[in-house]
Amino acid sequence: MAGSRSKTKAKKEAAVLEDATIEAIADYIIKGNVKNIIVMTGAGISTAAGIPDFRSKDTGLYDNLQRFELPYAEAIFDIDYFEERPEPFYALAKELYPGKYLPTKTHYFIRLLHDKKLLLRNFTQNIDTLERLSGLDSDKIVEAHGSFATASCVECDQPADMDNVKKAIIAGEIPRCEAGHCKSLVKPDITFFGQSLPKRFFKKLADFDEADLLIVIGTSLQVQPFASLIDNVPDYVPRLLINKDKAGEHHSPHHGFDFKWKYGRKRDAFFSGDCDQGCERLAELLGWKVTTVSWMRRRMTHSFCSAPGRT
Ligand code: CNA
Repeated sequence: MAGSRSKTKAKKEAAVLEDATIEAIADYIIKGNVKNIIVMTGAGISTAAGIPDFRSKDTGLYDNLQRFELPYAEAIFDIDYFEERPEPFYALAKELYPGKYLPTKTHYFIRLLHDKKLLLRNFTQNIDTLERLSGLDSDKIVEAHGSFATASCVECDQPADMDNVKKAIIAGEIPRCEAGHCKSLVKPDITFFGQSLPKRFFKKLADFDEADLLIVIGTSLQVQPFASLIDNVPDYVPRLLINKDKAGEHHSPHHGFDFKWKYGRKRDAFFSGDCDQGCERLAELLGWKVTTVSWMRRRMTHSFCSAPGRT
């Protein structure tokens, strides 16, 4: 997926961690090995904000969609199903609409990495725009599955007026295209199953060649192509997963995490538990403090609609 790796990088020695723990990753950072961290995130980093994820048992959206009488849970984010029956998606969109949720400690930890000049990019699957609200520079964010920040017509692709879209969704109505006689459905620019990912996602894939540490937080790594990006960093780059459950484990020597170091590369580490606690632990080991106060100062300048560079 990403471009070819340079010869200098291919020759680099494999990273050797002391053990497969968050402490060993902190040690690796403290030794000065790290300047370009990629953070890959998923719905688990926003559950503490009150937004349910997809797959957590009992609390996840997929376990709570019975009221929409869907043929299968994923249908609510399926473009073909949406065009036939958009009501369930809009009902859910009303509940999840940005504006009432605040970033979590994990979001602020990612911003802290940026403030420390260590963050190369945050690739997020989340559509809730909380990365922007944390005050993270828009250039540092890749919203791999789009977001609620913009919307467009499913038929003529015309961008929609966001005030009108928001008003309609909050009022429980279905927003319609206002361009000419179109009147087709307007959908927030969230990538549904069956749609291609935003151009910016593909443009920024080359980042993975430059990364010297990968931190993956709050995702079951079940959605492709996002999930397989963990294998796009060079072989010598250490990788840390912070999650309630193990995810993305190996199915061959070059694919997936290998927390038991079965294939000899001493580079994968796992923190099992809550992601806010994991991020606080890593910050503490690095001698930092995750503070959420600075958001208050930045909120005047960062509205959730300040779009990341859509180059
Ligand atoms: P998922 O498949 O629901 O997985 C979430 C993972 O996070 C699971 O492994 C959980 O065990 C774990 N988890 C949940 N809460 C915590 C926590 N507090 N601490 C640590 N781990 C936790 O969600 P993915 O992100 O992997 O799936 C990708 C989908 C989810 C994308 O297409 C998103 O658009 C979609 N999604 C996004 C949001 C959001 O924007 N907040 C909400 C729901 C779904």
